[in-house]
Amino acid sequence: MANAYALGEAASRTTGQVDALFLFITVVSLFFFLLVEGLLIYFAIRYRKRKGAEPSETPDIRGSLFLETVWILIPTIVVASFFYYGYRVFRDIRTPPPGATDIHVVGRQWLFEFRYPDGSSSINELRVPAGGPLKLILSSDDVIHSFYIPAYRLKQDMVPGQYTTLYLHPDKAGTYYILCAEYCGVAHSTMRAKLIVMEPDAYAAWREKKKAPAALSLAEQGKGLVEKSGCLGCHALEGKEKIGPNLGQDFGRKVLLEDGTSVTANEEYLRESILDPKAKVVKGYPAVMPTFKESLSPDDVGAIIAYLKSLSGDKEKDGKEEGEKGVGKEEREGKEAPSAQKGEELAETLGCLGCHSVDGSVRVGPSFEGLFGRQVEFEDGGKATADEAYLRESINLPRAKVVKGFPDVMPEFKGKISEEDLSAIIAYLKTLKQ
Ligand code: HEC
Ligand code: HEC
Ligand SMILES: [Cu+2]
Repeated sequence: MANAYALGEAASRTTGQVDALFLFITVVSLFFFLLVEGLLIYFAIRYRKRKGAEPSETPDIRGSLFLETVWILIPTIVVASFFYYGYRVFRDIRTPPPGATDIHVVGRQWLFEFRYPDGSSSINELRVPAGGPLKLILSSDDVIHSFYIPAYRLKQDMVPGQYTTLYLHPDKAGTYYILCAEYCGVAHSTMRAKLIVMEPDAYAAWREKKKAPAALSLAEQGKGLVEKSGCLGCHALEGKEKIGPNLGQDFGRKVLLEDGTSVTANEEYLRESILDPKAKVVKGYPAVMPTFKESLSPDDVGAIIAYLKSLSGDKEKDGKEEGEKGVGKEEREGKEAPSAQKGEELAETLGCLGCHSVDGSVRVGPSFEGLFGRQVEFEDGGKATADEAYLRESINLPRAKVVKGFPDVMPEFKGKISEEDLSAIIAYLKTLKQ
């Protein structure tokens, strides 16, 4: 979280690039500010009207070609250099680095969810090894959010119904804030995540200790969806074409469209082709593809795109093999008893404490203080005692029973947190007596 100037630390190469650019603009602007203001003050004193001086006529000066040329040329060069330098940095930050690992990031009121190539996911915590570049594919489930990493000097909007991308170079191990920088509702200020960059060794060790990764990698999930959704009725993967173009073609190629324009086959184009196929019709094909808006969730579309990219062959599936090797080890550890301390950490990292206080005060949701064993009233008039089963349901499927007087805004955690994590959180909630 350090300020780069204060600590001389560069969390990422983008930090140094953006800081140097701002420093350049600031220093040049400051130089001209002091020059102009200094001369202004000097002339005001030097040529002031003196007491007792004879009134004299102002000299009649009719312009100077030399001076005019100078004061047009110098500012033009200065401003053009700002533009050129800014453009160079912008281009460098936006150019896809080769071999980047894809991570899907979904913004939701009020948390960030990360989905990794191996099929696992996490909430409010992006944990990555130092070194290799990352490609973040950003989207939103509800309103516009903005993905902001101050220590990297990077910010990008997350827009519903569209993919945007951001490239990260996690050069230096450390923990950095990820903030939402777009006002997105009552709990906007609590929409925060952590970017944890670990040394590659520590990261590999952490992965080994982690719970078993999802049974299927993201691309494998996508393969299942493509088979199940009837895409293969109209699309072959390669070889002889069916009604639509083959799906196994190179990612990133140029696609010619019916209207004569062309487009690069990137993630956003694939997303649109699946959800709104009529928006861009491939040249030489009939516009008969149905939309899959209703039948595929945003997560499904992300998985299908991961699969289509894997078909195009050039993606290394690195993270995955490492993840699978770890599975055997975890079995041996067995189940630990749910620990309240672990539950407290989870409540912090998962963003529960953004909406729930532990001191009786009301934030977005009811306070956790004294919750266990309390009588709870629901919007629909029903009542229940807050026992373990109730807490479990409230966290997994909050929509099932909405507490009276509160908005129905709590996200579902079903499938997002493991059974052990859930037990740990409940153990923690039980310790919060009044
Ligand atoms: C009824 C037949 C049909 C079905 C079912 C169908 N498609 Fe298509 N698809 C087409 C046709 C025809 C085109 C080319 C015309 C166009 O762009 O709309 C196309 C275009 C595409 C493109 C753009 C291809 C390119 O080369 O630019 C993608 C990606 C795609 N489909 C993916 C899918 C996926 C994924 C599914 C299943 C979820 C699917 N399609 C189901 C007929 C179909
Ligand atoms: C976006 C804000 C938000 C987040 C994040 C959130 N909650 Fe909630 N939670 C609420 C609201 C609002 C309610 C009351 C309405 C309802 O029952 O759905 C609630 C209700 C609950 C209840 C029932 C409380 C009662 O008094 O009966 C429990 C238990 C709970 N949340 C636990 C959690 C846990 C654990 C987490 C983190 C894993 C979490 N919540 C994350 C907003 C949130
Ligand atoms: Cu937000």
